Amino acid sequence: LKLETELRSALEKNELSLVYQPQVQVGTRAIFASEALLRWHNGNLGQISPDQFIPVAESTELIIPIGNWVLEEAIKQNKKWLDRTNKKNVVAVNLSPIQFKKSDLPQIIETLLKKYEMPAELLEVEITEGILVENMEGARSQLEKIKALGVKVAIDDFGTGYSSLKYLRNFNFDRLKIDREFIKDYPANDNGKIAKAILNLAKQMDLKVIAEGVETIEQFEFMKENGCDEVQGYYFHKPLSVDDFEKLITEKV
Ligand code: G
Ligand code: G
Ligand code: MN
Ligand code: NA
Repeated sequence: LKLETELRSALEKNELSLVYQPQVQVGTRAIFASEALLRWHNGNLGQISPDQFIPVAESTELIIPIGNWVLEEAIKQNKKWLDRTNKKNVVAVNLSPIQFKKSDLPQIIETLLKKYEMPAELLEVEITEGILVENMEGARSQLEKIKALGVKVAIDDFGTGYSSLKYLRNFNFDRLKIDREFIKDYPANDNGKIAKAILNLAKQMDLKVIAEGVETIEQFEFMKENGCDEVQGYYFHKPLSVDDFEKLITEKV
């Protein structure tokens, strides 16, 4: 209850911020994108992780104003970086299922892209499999409206949810994100068998794949050997502040 009360005023008190985790191409190791990740620092409660407060935001509809704030902040920031560095990096934003279902979402995204003059192809939205299960036709039409703007769509946490393979056939995703779950223990346990299977499946379907949570050189080499296109993880970079991300993309020529 305390969390909910504090979360209600987090936006007006300016307590929310975004950090950006670089995404790297496997072949060249070049940064081509970042994922925007939400952070909340509250005067009374201190730093609270999104795993704690996103569920509260979702159960109270606060996720709508918060989600809109994240979209606006990420779009505004990415346009600033584009102007300041002349480098075309994609910014990826996580969408809550509740946010995704709102009929005005495509309009909101379109308005923000126009407001900041941000090229649509430099925005990606990440959705989870759960979105597709409940109402497949509704989800498909919403996805098509978002894609019609030129915005990219990634499927996040792949393999942890419902993972019906028919979603890969029925939806036109730009990128599949293999969940950290299938990478984190490599080379222990299953020796990456599930990650390998996902990579093969994606290759058959002509889908780009990004591996999340790559922490070691062994994990990176494994992904490289198995045809993974891109990686995101502590082996390369942790989530960074606005300034640190800008420094990084400026120094890498
Ligand atoms: O770094 P990490 O602790 O940021 O994120 C934890 C979880 O919170 C992840 O599942 C991530 O997808 C989610 N998350 C982070 N930022 C956002 C956001 O802006 N919106 C939504 N809906 N989820 C987010
Ligand atoms: O669920 P989603 O993929 O949106 O969230 C990404 C989460 O994974 C964030 O909490 C982010 O901080 C975390 N993350 C990214 N890279 C790594 C990594 O290499 N190791 C660990 N432990 N977490 C990571
Ligand atoms: Mn994500
Ligand atoms: Na994930």
